[in-house]
Amino acid sequence: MKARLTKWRLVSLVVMMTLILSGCGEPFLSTLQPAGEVAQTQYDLMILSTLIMVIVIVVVSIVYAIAVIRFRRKKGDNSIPKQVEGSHTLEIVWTVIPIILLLILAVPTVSATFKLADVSDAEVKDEEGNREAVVVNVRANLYWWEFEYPDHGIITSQDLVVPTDQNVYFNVTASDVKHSFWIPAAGGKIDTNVDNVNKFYLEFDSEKAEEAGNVFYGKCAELCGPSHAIMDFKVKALSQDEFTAWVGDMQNAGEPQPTTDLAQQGQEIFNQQCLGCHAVTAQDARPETARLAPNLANFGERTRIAGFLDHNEEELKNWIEDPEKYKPGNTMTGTYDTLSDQELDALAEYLMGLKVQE
Ligand code: HEC
Ligand SMILES: [Cu+2]
Repeated sequence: MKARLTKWRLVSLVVMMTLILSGCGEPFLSTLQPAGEVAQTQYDLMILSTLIMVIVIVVVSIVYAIAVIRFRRKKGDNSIPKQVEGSHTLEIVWTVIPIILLLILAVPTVSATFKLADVSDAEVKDEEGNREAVVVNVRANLYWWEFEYPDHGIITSQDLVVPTDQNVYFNVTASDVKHSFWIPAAGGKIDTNVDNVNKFYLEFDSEKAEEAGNVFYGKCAELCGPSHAIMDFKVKALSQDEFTAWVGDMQNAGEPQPTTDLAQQGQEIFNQQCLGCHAVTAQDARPETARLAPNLANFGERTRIAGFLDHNEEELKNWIEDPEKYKPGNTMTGTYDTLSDQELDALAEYLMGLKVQE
């Protein structure tokens, strides 16, 4: 009796935990809240296959229950019931039904797979020879993301910026090991490889974006090292007009102009110790092998630091002092704990002032 009670306690605990934990996680970090056409297609396929599986389980369970209950041996009755071995009708029924189910599953899956892999529209040009769609080159690095807009000549990092209600085309690569680019609410995921470019597109719905506060969550979905789990990025989904304005601001920002003495001092320290890896202008002509760190041109407008820390001066100073503590194995190497509090203040003031939008 006692053992049974303990067992039930365990079962109810597991059930409770499942319920509680399923409420965890960031809003819009879920494939179950599709926020665009691609995600919706993938969601519909998931629902279809789950439905088919559930129907099969239910039907088989019912048949099984009937067989067990109705055809169990009754007391005093030793006769052998009618044998159905080799019954043509039955054989056909249980061969044809699975074939039909597989067809129902396969046709939409295969056609959606081909449709979602079709990136030929990325090459459509208008009369002046300009590409109509927005293309982003995604480069994954241990443990940060770079987003280059080849047609606009600008680069940003950690926060991807996209226009809503249209297909955005992605060319994804990695510079060190294999990662995977995943924005659960918008669709995916897709491997980012070192020696080939993978291509796909996503669409971001403007209404869903508004509900989500215009920010979606992205992740690395391929175990890549000790800080894989925090290789996060954000996606700012803007209307076409806002997006165009942002691109213009990024293009016109030029060199940073610190406005306070403290920020100016920060700039000096930065130029000596940090500029070798980090660029502070969105137009960075260096080849990608020389771009060793996130571009910080619009760092002051980011939603996170290093992809996951809260965006404030306190966390920024913590990060600069000891990046290794926050993201083990990351490639911001160097000794920064020799920086004085005053120098850290100066750096923080300078970096938080790096903005491109008015
Ligand atoms: C050896 C190259 C290198 C140097 C030098 C370097 N960094 Fe970094 N930094 C990185 C890399 C790589 C990352 C990305 C780390 C990650 O998220 O995995 C990074 C990330 C950051 C971030 C977060 C960026 C973001 O987009 O959220 C800040 C802020 C930063 N560094 C500031 C500094 C400052 C200030 C200095 C100079 C005191 C400095 N870095 C020197 C390589 C460097
Ligand atoms: Cu990764």
